[in-house]
Amino acid sequence: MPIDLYYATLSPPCRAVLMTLRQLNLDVNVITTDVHKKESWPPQFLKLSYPQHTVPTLVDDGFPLGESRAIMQYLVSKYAPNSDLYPTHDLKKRAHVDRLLYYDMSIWYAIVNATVMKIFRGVEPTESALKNFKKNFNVLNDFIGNNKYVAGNELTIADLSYLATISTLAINDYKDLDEFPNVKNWFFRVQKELPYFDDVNGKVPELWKQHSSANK
Ligand SMILES: N[C@@H](CCC(=O)N[C@@H](CS)C(=O)NCC(=O)O)C(=O)O
Repeated sequence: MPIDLYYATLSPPCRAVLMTLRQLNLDVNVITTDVHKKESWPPQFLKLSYPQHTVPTLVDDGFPLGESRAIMQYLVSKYAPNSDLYPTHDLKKRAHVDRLLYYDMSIWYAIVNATVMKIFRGVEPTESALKNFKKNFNVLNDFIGNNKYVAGNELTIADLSYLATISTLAINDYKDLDEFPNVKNWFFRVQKELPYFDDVNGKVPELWKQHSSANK
């Protein structure tokens, strides 16, 4: 049975999951879904995505699963259990990857409040949102330090999750990264190592530009 992925291009969690599938060389049936038109969703997808009704939703061998980070952990645990991508056999290494994956949620909300809300809702970021953005990115900058990848010296699913999240900063042509040199270097270096990166994320800057001008 092929793997189905309910997907939206602009959605960072969807792209993180698709990059994981590409990294694992797994065949996937990508089903593009309009998150703004839930009334058009087929009943079968409403059932599969219950109760969150969000993308990404993965269906593997009849098993539906939502939440991008849980999906990524599931895919590597099932299809590449000996891979460094998610070190299932080394509890401490895996816990560190988990820590970074959870911290990515703080980064995501910092980005949403400092940039995305302005594009989608026309809401200028508050001082507290800008302060929080800086605080969270300073922490990520320190997490990366001199490491090659976010969780150490191996590529892990945490890198794929952060790459997708941070690609949202295309909204401001990545100028927000100037203050965080470790994050900036990691972001532009690691994406070049991934042969599928552009295919999955290449349209993001243009899509954000369209949203920005539509909401001016
Ligand atoms: N934490 C979830 C977020 C899922 C999510 O909110 N997806 C958005 C697209 S980025 C969505 O489906 N939004 C539709 C809605 O919430 O109604 C994940 O990582 O999968």
